[in-house]
Amino acid sequence: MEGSEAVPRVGVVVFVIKENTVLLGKRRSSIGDSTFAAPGGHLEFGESWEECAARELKEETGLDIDNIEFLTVTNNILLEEAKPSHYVTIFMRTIMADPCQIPQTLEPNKCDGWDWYHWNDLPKPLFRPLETLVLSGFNPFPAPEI
Ligand code: 8DG
Ligand code: MG
Ligand code: MG
Repeated sequence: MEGSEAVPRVGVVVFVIKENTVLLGKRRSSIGDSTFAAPGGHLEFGESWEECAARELKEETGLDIDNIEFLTVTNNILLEEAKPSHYVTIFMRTIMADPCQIPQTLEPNKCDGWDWYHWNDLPKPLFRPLETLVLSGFNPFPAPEI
């Protein structure tokens, strides 16, 4: 449930990694409409970041995950959006419990559909917080073992 006061909110976003691709979908929202973003949502009272990421992913895609880890956090002041917003965004990484599982579009009013994208061939336009992260040089893939 989203409140209406102008306060910073906590968003938890999850990069689902499948081989060398990541899951993104085109948003339907008053924040970042028609831009590509990862699954995620608002941290609920009493929830860990891991619980939130797993819950949002399940609600939005039906996917079950195997392990989940914290990647990074960014501060996103989104005053140009239809709904001016400020998010502290927690980025997590996970893999699917069953690599053959197909993501479903379970909230079609919020996302046009999910697909897998290579990090060096991401769809455009990206949701601003994601674009900022990419432009900073960040990448969510595990470092190769030496
Ligand atoms: P909920 O009611 O299910 O909790 O919320 P939601 O409708 O799923 O929220 P959301 O907009 O998908 O995610 C919450 C916020 O997280 C979003 O408004 C801004 C922030 N956020 C980012 N980057 C990303 C991203 O890549 N994906 C998603 N889903 N949210 C992001 O800063
Ligand atoms: Mg959600
Ligand atoms: Mg969402």
